[in-house]
Amino acid sequence: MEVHVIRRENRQLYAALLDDYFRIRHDIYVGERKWTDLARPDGREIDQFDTDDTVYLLALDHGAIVAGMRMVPTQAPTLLSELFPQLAVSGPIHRSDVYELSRIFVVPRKRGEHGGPRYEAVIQAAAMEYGLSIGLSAFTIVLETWWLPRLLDQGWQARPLGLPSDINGLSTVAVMVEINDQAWTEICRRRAVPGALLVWQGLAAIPRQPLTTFMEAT
Ligand code: COA
Ligand code: U4Y
Repeated sequence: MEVHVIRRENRQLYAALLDDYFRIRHDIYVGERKWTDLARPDGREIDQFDTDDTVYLLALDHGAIVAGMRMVPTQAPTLLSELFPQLAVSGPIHRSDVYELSRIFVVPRKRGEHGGPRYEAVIQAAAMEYGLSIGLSAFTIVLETWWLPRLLDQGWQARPLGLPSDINGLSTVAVMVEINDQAWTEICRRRAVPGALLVWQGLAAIPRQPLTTFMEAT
């Protein structure tokens, strides 16, 4: 099981895969979730937060995308700062050690139980691994409120930044999730994720922190 890190420095290695990725996003968010504001005639769901600063995590199975997540540095514009500032009572977060997570998905054929760790957990464990690896302190997330018990159940401390609010007909809330060894080891332990998963192809020059001994041994 591999989760590839794609960022500005290695994006050219993933040009074809990223094109698939944006098509899959269109299928899922516009087609399935009916987020029709995001529809585009070219069939790629790309918004104002897909920039050179954005980091993508893509889980691949035999070279095909099965799950994804997007991470945006909060020093740049984010969903929280630009679209939904009312969700953070103390104002938006702009910190070099905090990234905003969004656009988590698992392709329909790989959802639910399938005899290995769920890809939904795999991609979230990979985000935590990425945060630890580059020395981040926290993630902010704007999410539909139904996620809250799921985050707690996977061992993540999610602190609300404000009250839930109705956005496009669904209760939505902003949270901050701490990035620490425990959050990573807990999601791995509780969701049978086998440990470090990230592939840093073309990113050898990026300084990285060592991960915990426990997880490195797995
Ligand atoms: N509203 C409320 N609950 C939802 C939900 C939604 N839109 N989507 C999933 N859930 C909850 C339900 O409890 C569901 O169980 P159920 O099928 O018994 O109702 C449970 O999550 C499991 O969802 P499932 O789709 O079987 O798969 P998963 O755990 O492998 O993956 C997602 C979960 C959310 C990653 C996957 O459903 C997905 O990619 N959805 C489309 C993209 C999306 O909506 N992402 C979140 C917003 S960015
Ligand atoms: C955009 C306009 O699900 N509207 C936009 C844009 C709130 C609403 O945002 C709208 C998105 C999960 C969209 C929807 O009605 C995180 C998660 N985040 C959502 C996202 O966009 O990924 C935002 C909240 S939904 O129509 N909307 N974009 N312009 N550009 C999450 C992430 C990590 C986890 C767990 C869950 O660990």
